[in-house]
This record gives sequence, structure tokens and C-alpha cells, in this order.
Amino acid sequence: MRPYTRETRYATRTAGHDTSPSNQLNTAPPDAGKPADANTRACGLITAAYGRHFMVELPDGSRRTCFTRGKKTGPAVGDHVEIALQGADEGVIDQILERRNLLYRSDDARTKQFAANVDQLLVVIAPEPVYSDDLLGRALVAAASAGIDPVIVLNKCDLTHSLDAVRARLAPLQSTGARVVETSGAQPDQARHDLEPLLTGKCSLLLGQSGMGKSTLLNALVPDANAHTQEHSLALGTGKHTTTSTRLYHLPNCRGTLIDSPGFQAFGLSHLGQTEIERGFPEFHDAIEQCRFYNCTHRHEPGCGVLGAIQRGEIQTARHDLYMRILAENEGRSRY
Ligand SMILES: Nc1nc2c(ncn2[C@@H]2O[C@H](COP(=O)(O)OP(=O)(O)O)[C@@H](O)[C@H]2O)c(=O)[nH]1
Ligand SMILES: [Mg+2]
Ligand SMILES: [Zn+2]
Repeated sequence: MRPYTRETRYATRTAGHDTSPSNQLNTAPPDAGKPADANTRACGLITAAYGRHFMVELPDGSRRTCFTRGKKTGPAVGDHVEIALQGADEGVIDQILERRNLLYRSDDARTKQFAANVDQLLVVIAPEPVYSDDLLGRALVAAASAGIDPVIVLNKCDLTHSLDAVRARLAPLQSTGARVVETSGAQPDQARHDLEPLLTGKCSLLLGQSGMGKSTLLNALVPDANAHTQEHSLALGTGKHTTTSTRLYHLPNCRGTLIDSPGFQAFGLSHLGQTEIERGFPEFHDAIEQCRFYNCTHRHEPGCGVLGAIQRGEIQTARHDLYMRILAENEGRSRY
């Protein structure tokens, strides 16, 4: 096992509000009066999640396949957990230590956790295949609501014939303050040069539609990622190389971690209330100050500052449409 620098990895529990669907597992407390035994218990970091199986990395760099007992939503990649050791290489996850944040999506039917304790969200887009403004906007709203800094990574910049068009498409978002970094995973040295300064000392999550080049960027930044993926898959009994689960990698060239996730086709945000949704639309903020009603929903109210700004061309109709769709999801859910 390759030794890692670990000065930041097992940070002490940080105070903060509980943003998770469930932060605690349903398990019995350790025997009263008996101190936690270093030989039977340990804290670790979730580096892969696959159903109810998890890969947990311990402070000495060893890894264990772990299970949860409860039926509730379990740990996410990036979670620090307390485990009961079992045998030479297994364990049971007893507790999820307090999370700084949790990025997840949700619809009426279910919640899908992306990762926990994330410093930075890298939303990967590309000129080809055509990316979705709806999904990009949703990822930015999710990041804002979880208190995670977003960066839009415009990949495949070597596709120069379609680059200007995609830059023009991004300009309105950029003018709202969204940060865009251009790179090309097809040129690994260039990708490392472009991205490593962003990644140093942080836990970053790669998110994006499939085909945008997430795996290519991961392989540029973590050259042995494929080997790690296979190692994980074998230990978790999931058979061959799989791209269907989320995994955490340590960056070999700079201090930091990178979480790779499968692509997504949907990004429901039905768990977000109006105030949280608004936070993801920074260009609304000044206009909201002008709304006549303090509880304005910016849909149809007279004297709405947001609707006024749209009329004057200061806010894009497409962005307001996205806001309305997310708000409708939230209201649809709260009816049940
Ligand atoms: N031209 C070009 N193609 C790329 C680049 N990055 C990835 N690709 C190609 O885009 C396709 C999808 O890449 P992949 O990394 O699998 O995307 P993912 O689904 O987001 O993981 C593959 O055929 C890659 O070779 C890039 O920077 N430039
Ligand atoms: Mg991929
Ligand atoms: Zn309003």
C-alpha cells in the first residue's frame, strides 16, 4: 500500500448543522463503562460506496470492506466513520462522524447521495456532446445550498471549432460570478497544469453528465486510478471494473483528494426550500431586495423585483425558468 500524507485527512469533528438525510446509524451504543478498544474499533474514511458495502480507509493506509446494519440511508464517500473491526479485513460501520456537508439529489421517490465533506464541486462540461444548462444550473444550486464552492470545468478545449460557441453560452453564468476553468483531458500534462493548483489541499468532487470527460480527467490527475478502481471492485465483490459507483482518490502530485462519480441524467432538488434555491441564483439577489412582498415567490406577484429585472433584460428568462422548475419540485413533494 502506498503511504499517503495524512495531516489533513482525519480532521477533528467540525461543528455545523446537520445537512444529511440521516447522520446516525441505528446501532446499539458500545458497552457502557467499557472504553473503546483500539484493537476492535477504528475511525476511517469512506473511499467507495456500493449499495450497503463500503470501502473504509484507516489511518495506517489499510482498507477494509465494511457493512452497515441499518436500513436507513448510509454513509457517503468522504464520510468519516467509526467501525467495529471484524476479522483481518472487514468491519461494521457503527457511526458516521459529524459531516461538514453532504451533496445529494432527490426526487419524490428517493435520495441519491453524491459525497460528504466536500470543499469544492467541479462540474465538468464540454463542447461535445452538448451539455445541459438545466443540469449545470442544478449542480450549482446544489453546491450553493450545501455551502460548497463550485467551479465549472470546461473540458475538451482542444475542440477549437466549437469552443467559442460554448464560451458564449457560458458567459451569462460567468457574469453571475460562476468560476470557469478551461482544460483538456486529452492532454494530461496540460490538465494537471490547469487543475492541480485548484485541487491542492482540498477535497474536490467531479460531477457531470456522462461523456464530458470526467474519467479522462481523473486518469490524468490520478494515473493509477484504474488500478485502484479494480482493487476496490474486487474487494467489494462487484466483479470487474465498474464505473457505477463513487470513489475517492488521493492525488499523487499535490495534497488533496478527488472524488469521481458516475454520470447523471437527472438532478432532482425536491429537498430544497425557496430560500435555498434562491441562493443558487446569485443574479436574483439584488432584485429580490426590490420585491414588494417579503414572502414573494417571484412567480407572478405584483411588484416582484425579479420579474422586473427579467423585463429589463437583466435576468435571463432561462434562469428564471430553471428556478421555477426547482421550486415546483419542492412544492410537489411537500404536498405528500
Ligand atoms: N477531444 C477530447 N476528447 C476527450 C477529452 N476528454 C475526454 N474525451 C473523450 O470523451 C469521451 C468521454 O470521456 P470520459 O472520460 O469517458 O467521460 P465521462 O463519461 O465524463 O467519464 C471519450 O471518448 C474521451 O476520449 C478532451 O479533453 N478532448
Ligand atoms: Mg466516466
Ligand atoms: Zn419577487
